Amino acid sequence: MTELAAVKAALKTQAVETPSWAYGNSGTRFKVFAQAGVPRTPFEKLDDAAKVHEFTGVAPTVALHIPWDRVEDYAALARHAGERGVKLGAINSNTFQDDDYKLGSVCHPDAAVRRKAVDHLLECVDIMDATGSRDLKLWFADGTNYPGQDDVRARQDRLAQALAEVYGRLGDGQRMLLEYKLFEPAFYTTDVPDWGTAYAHCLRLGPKAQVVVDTGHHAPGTNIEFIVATLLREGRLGGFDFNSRFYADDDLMVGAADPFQLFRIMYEVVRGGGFTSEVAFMLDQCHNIEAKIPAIIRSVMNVQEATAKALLVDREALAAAQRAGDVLEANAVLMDAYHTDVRPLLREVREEMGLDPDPIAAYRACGWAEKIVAERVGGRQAGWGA
Ligand code: PSV
Ligand code: MN
Repeated sequence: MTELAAVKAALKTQAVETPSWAYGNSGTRFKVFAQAGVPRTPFEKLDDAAKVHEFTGVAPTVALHIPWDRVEDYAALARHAGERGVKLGAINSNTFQDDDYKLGSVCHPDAAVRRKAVDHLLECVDIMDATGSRDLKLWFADGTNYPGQDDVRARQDRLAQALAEVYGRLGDGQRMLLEYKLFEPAFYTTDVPDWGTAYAHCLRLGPKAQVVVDTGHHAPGTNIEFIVATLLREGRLGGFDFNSRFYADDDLMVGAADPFQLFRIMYEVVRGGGFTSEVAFMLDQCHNIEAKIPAIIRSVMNVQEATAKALLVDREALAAAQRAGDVLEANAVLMDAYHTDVRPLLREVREEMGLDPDPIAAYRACGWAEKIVAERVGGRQAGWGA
C-alpha cells in the first residue's frame, strides 16, 4: 500500500461519536433559543444523527444522556438506531440537575444524597446492558464555592468509594470514562479538576477505568497534546469530548477556535498509537445559535481534517530532524503537514466511500431540514433537561 493509500484507508475507518444533546436546543444561563424542527424525543435525535452519518460516513454512533434520553424500552431505541444505520454509543450520567445535588453528588457530605447519585450511575450501567453500550461517561459537577465549605480530602474519599462501587458493577467489555473539568459550576474547588486527579482514581480502580479529555475543560494555554501523549503512554486515554473554547467551557464546534491545537492533539494520537477503537472520539458540543445538524457535520469534518493532517506528518523526516537536533527542520516538517490543504484528499476519500464529496451541500440539498420543520410540530422540543 502506498503511503497515501494508507492515509486514506485510516481516514475511512475513523469514527466520531455525536452527542444526542447537540441535536436539541441549548443556550447559556441567559437564554435558550429554540430552533424550528428540533427533535422532541430521543428517537428523533437518532433520526438526525443518522443524517450526519449518512453524509459524512464516519459518525456511526450516538452518545445518550440519562435522564434526558430516558425511554421505556432501550432495546427499541437501539433497534430504531440500527434501522437508520447508526448505533448507540456512550451513556452519559447526570448528577448535576437535581436540587439534592446543590452541595455535590457522589462527594456530597450527606450519605443519602451519595446513595441516590450512585444508584443513578448503577442505573446507567443497566441501560448500557440494554443498549449494548461499551462506555459509561462520568462527569461530576461536584466541588465547593468557598474555602472551608467542605473537607476536600473527605470528598476525594467519597468519590473513590462511589467510583469503586460503580466499577464493580461494570460487565465484561464495559468501561468507565472519567472526565475532568477545571471549574464550573463549582468555583473554588472541583472534585475532579484535572487529568492527574482523574488518572489517580482510574489507576486505583483498574484497567476498565479510563480518562476522557474534554478539550474545553482546561485553563487557557494548557498544553492538551502533552496530556494526551502522557495518558496514551500510560494506557489510560479512554476518549475525547471534542469542542472549542475561547474563554471557558464554550462548547463551540471543534476546530473552530484553534484548529492548530486540534492538529497537535491528533498528531499525538497518531504518534501514540491511539487512532484505534480503544480511544472514543466523541463530540460534546452545543449549537446555541447555529443550525444544529450542519454544525455537527462541520465538526465531524473538522476532526477529519485535523486527522488527515496528523496522518500526513512525515514521521521519518521528523525523527531524523529530531535526532540531528535540528530544531527548525523538525518544526518545519510538522508545519508542512499542518499547512497541507487536505480538503481535496477528503473529497476523494468520500467519493471512494460512495459519498457526496461535500457533506454540507449534500445535506442542504436532501430536504431533511425542511422536512423536520414541517413535520415536527407540536410536542415539546428536546433541550437541557429533556
Ligand atoms: C459539562 O461541562 C459537560 O459539557 C461535560 O463536559 C459533560 O461531558 C457534558 O456536560 C454532558 O454531561
Ligand atoms: Mn464533556
